[in-house]
Amino acid sequence: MSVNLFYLTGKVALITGATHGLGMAMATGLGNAGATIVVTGNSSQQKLDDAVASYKKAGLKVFGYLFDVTDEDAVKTNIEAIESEVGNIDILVNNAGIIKRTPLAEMETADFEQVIKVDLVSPFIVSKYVVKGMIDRNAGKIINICSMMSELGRNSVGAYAAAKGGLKMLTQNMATEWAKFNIQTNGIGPGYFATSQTEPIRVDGHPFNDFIVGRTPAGVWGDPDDLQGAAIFLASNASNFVNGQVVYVDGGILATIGKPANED
Ligand code: GCO
Repeated sequence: MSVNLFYLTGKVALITGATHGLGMAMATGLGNAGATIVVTGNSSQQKLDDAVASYKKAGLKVFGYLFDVTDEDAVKTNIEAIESEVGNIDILVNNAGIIKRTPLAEMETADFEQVIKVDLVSPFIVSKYVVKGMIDRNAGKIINICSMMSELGRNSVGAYAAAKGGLKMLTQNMATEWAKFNIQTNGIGPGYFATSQTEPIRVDGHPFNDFIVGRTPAGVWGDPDDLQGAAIFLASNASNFVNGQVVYVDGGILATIGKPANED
């Protein structure tokens, strides 16, 4: 087994939505493994510039592109620009996503559709334009950021669960269609992590905070850096015969039905 199995030296990795949170943690891991990282933001040039500066301060080779991953024309234009200005995209991490926490019976249809558009349609759009080059080169790695909600439901996140459940199946279908071109398509399913996205349900004393800590066999919220290993594995030669799988990084939540409150 080659010792550089997990090295990404010479590779270009595009990570969508990597100006903060889990995306930034995974992009940092890929950069530390040797990849040139390309990160996207969709709204604020300042936020993107600040993120790029942070990556550079960490000694990483990074490029930033500002575009809306749900806008197919913008995706097409920017993928062409990245492949012209940075290089062929070897690794794609479809990470950009949103969540709207509203009970289904009260949810506006437009809000439901927006979550589906960002969390499920955009990985399809971005992958469609990136995979063309991967097929031509007969090589590529696609990593879709799924969720525990790819497997389980929860009150108030029905749109997000529908999108992430769909993303798991889209991952399996991408694997089915593209594996013959030596493209490995897999997913990462984060459990509950300490990020800005979960901040509203994580504050000390919030019932959900106590619930998750009790429901997670590891007994803690995940640290975004805990995702770096799975990202490097699925982006590297170490996963060349892995396809259509979702690697759950969840502290064991999905492995258990949980335990009574009075049980250690
Ligand atoms: C929620 C959380 C989850 C996590 C993550 C779990 O409201 O339940 O935000 O959706 O963020 O996606 O995998």
